[in-house]
Amino acid sequence: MHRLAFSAGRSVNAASKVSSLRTFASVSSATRNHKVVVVGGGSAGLAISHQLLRTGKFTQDDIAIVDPSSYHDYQPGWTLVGGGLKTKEELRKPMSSLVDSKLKLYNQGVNTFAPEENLVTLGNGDKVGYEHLVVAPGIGIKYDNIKGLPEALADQSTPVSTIYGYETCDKVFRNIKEFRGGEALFTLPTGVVKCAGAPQKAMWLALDHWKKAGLYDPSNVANSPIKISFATALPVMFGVPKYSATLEELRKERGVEAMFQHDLVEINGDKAIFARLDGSEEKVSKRFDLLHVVPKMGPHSFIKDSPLANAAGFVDVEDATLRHKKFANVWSAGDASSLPTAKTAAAVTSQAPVLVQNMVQSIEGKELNAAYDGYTSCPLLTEYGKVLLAEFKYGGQPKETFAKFGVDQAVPRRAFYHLKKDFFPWVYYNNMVKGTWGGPKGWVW
Ligand code: FAD
Ligand code: UQ1
Repeated sequence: MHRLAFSAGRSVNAASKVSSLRTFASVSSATRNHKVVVVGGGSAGLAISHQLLRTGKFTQDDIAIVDPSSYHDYQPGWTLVGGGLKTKEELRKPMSSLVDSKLKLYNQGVNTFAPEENLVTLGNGDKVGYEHLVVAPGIGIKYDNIKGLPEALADQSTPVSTIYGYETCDKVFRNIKEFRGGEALFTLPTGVVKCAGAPQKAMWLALDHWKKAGLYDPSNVANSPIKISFATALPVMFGVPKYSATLEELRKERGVEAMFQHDLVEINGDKAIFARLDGSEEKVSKRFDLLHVVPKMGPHSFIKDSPLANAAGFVDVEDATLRHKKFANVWSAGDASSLPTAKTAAAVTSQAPVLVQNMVQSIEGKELNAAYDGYTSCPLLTEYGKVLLAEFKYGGQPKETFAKFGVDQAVPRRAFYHLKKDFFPWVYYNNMVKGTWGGPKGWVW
């Protein structure tokens, strides 16, 4: 409440600042001007643009989306590709097919921001002016930050793969299927990553696959052809204690070796080399026969080096209102934002309506009256046919949608598996990107 009241107090100033800037923008050197420019046509950019359109307050070309990509991928589905449950092609759609004809799509990247002038500069040098700016370009995958990783991934003959990219996610299941015995190693790096639960989802599906193939016996690991290790930068299995407890139990039950506080820094042939995060100076080298890597991730440099970024390189917005801390007509949601919660598309389902509501209030000179509580979720595949549905808010406090039905979501269930495998991909393309899906709130608009 305090935070909201504080923001609301600023919104009056914000409204007057915005209207004076509007006049400036209209005489600027911009090639085109729009009421709202949305940077990024990912989960956040598409949901927000279409929700803005659905308010009925915008007409043809009032809202522009800027995105250099020809395609949009349902990234949460790449875990299913890694488990052989979907193809990457079925999860991909042409970007232009997802953008309403009332929106202007610039198929270009944003290079720089000039928030004092209400302008962005595109890759081709064009300038685009705005009254309000939404910054949602996601985060970048920094393959180079693990020595030897780009080469190991690109070489189709190596047993090294990752679900964290379109090019590589199908190599994951190929490697798992072909694996007959030896050391299987799954990693999670230090720093910010999208959906930090995904690497262990890949591991649990692989384990189940090898179990069904008779290559892994959780009750007799010593005599199994395959051994499995999980090397994670965290000191625990998952960042939220309630779910971590279940996952740690599963790990022990299933004979998976844990390498806590290990951060993969190099791949050298069949050796994975780890820095230790427990204060030990010495690196650890582990031989592998199959390696699933999560690359390091971080803010795009065009965000990090911009006036919109905080010290860590994320778009510096208020935790509750999603409005920029310095520029009152700039907003952010999704992975690129500074919002201190796990970076997921599920989080975007709760962020988008808050951002839209607050922007509309701001445009109308009213107090900001919507607040984001940090909701995020990680549907954790624990085997084929079962998912533990972690849902939590700021502070890692569980906020479970199905608690009202007396369901404990830390228990892996078949119904959640069908949500993850069938329902979420369907509702994502049929509703979420079109602006009619509110996540735990169900259908909106
Ligand atoms: P993105 O969806 O990544 O979109 C960013 C967009 O910005 C892209 O279209 C990109 O082309 C564009 N862009 C980049 N640079 C520029 C530029 N210079 N100018 C303009 N546009 C630019 N989430 C879940 O909820 N549940 C899950 O189970 C889950 N599992 C995941 C598993 C994997 C393997 C991965 C990779 C992600 C997973 N996620 C999951 C996370 C989820 O996909 C992201 O959190 C979500 O897509 C973030 O949305 P976003 O719009 O911020 O970024
Ligand atoms: C969700 O809405 C969603 O988007 C379609 C997901 O996929 C990316 C999710 O993983 C989750 C958990 C939600 C949240 C919705 C419910 C009903 C729990």
